[in-house]
Amino acid sequence: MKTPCYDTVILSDLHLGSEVSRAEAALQMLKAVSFSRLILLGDIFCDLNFRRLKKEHWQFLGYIRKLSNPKRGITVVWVEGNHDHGLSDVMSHLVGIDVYQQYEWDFEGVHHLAIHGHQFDRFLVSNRLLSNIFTAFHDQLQKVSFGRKRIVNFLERFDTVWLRLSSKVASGALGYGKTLHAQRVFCGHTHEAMQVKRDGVEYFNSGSWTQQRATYITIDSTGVTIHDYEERIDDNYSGEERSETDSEFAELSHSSGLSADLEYENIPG
Ligand SMILES: [Mn+2]
Repeated sequence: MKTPCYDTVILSDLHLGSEVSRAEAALQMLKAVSFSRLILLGDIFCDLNFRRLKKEHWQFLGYIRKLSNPKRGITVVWVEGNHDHGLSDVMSHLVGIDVYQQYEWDFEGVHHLAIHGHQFDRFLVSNRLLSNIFTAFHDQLQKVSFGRKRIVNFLERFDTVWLRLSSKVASGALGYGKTLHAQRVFCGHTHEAMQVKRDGVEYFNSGSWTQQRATYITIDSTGVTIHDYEERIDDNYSGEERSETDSEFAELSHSSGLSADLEYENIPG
């Protein structure tokens, strides 16, 4: 059963190409909800090395391309993050959707702004090299620790408190939103879902899909909701849908000139 139709669904920080990307879960979530607008709020890729993409990662991209088919009447928006910076040309070619630095829209008389959020991360802006080293170290540690609860918990704290500075991003985004007369501002980047209100402007963070807690945002006439993704045992995942997604995947990886098999070849770089 699909949910009632939301105006907008927002997800961010899926980090396709990373070992910890929960692409399969994100795909299941998208299939279970209905919406007239989808905002991919940055860092959907962990970098632009498509050889790291696994089959589930291509399937997610294939489904995005399918959703963006004009016949479906769904607006699909890709907002660039710091990890998928410079992606515009590739994405419009590969998936057929437009890439934005920031995206504004109106719903029921309320002005909305979606921006990835790294723009308000002063540490990242002024220490790009150090930040890259931290991130690489962090990804490596996350990879070896997958499933080991204590390290995972430590990493999640490190991620949000030390590395991404949730409250600074929130504060920067709220200030920026105000200059654009937005009443609601949405960011990703920090990997920590949250909401806060200041001077009549609401801020929401969509969290991430790389940790135990995976979150997404929905907007409809009842307001804005942050959801925790819960894996469903009986998920109505029909065989027909599965093979459809598989052929989408084959087509997409073919049209990109890449193959999923490449991930098994040890090509440096
Ligand atoms: Mn980011």
